[in-house]
Amino acid sequence: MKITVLAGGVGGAKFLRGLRAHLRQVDPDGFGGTASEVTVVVNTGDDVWLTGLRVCPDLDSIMYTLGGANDEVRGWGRVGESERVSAELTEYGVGWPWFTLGDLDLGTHITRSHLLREGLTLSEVTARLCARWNLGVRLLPMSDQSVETHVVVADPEQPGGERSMHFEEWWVHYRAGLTALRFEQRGLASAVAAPGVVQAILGADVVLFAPSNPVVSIDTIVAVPGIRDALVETGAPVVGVSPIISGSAVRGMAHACLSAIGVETAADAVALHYGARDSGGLLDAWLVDESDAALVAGLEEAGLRVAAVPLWMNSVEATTALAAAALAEAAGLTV
Ligand code: FO1
Repeated sequence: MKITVLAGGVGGAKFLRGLRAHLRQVDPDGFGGTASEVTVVVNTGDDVWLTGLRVCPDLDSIMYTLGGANDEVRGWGRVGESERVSAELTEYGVGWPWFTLGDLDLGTHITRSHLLREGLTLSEVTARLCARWNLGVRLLPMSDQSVETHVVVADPEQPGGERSMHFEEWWVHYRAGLTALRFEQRGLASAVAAPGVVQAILGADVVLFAPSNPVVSIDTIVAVPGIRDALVETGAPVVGVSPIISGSAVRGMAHACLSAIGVETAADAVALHYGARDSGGLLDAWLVDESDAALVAGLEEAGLRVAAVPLWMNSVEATTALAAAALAEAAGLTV
């Protein structure tokens, strides 16, 4: 079975760990290349050049998590990390002192930047980095061209003025505390889907939207020229997992992003934002948490197949069951 997953960072990484565990359980011989294979189309809108290095937060979150090297406590970066180099960068007054590049993490950024300067594409670099970690899934950046999310906020210095900043500055330095007026994906117009992405969607048996940030992860991926068309065209059922549980953004500050685009922070509002395929949207099915079971009827009326299952990804067992539920929804769909 060919499964293609659209994913951002932390939420996507946890979900993918469960999906891999589930497939290893049901398909111990086939999984990993024959009977079942997983391709992940990863958001690169968070990517940033920092002190001469290309940092790809969502690709790295997924690579470290599936590689077993992620810091489960902080939720990002490497376990057992140290920050000696970062302290030196701060002393020299370069980089972002509030955005820590750990010593082990720098190994990834130095390698990536070196290979990019050697002329490899981001896809080729990603494949090279992932080969070390034996992930069991294939990671594809959404595009080999730079598409960076910048956030436009009101400028406190001048009434009615606006200023923009890289998403990571808004997200980490300001903890999404400045009201976002809108998001801009810089480079989007001249970007194309990375090699293999459209084919991974068109050739999939199942397409899954991981419970990632709907605005700065999933929407950003879908906005890359060629990807929305592939999602509309694919014969595969498209099943999404809500990133919102009973009205609260489970991870990060998704609420600050959703309110910027006028979408309510609710499991049904996000599904309707993606849209039901029958009415020109992207989804065939949607998973909400049991605590949102009251939303099921309304979403079914909107043309979606809906399941209310436990969505909290607080253990590998929980995410394994969640992945199984998402695949079960897909199996129940004849598209
Ligand atoms: N998040 C933080 O809250 N503080 C940091 O200092 C930080 C550093 C960092 C360095 C590399 C990297 O790949 C990610 C990093 N993140 C940090 C997490 C990052 O903001 C998130 O992974 C995503 O960009 C948002 O989902």
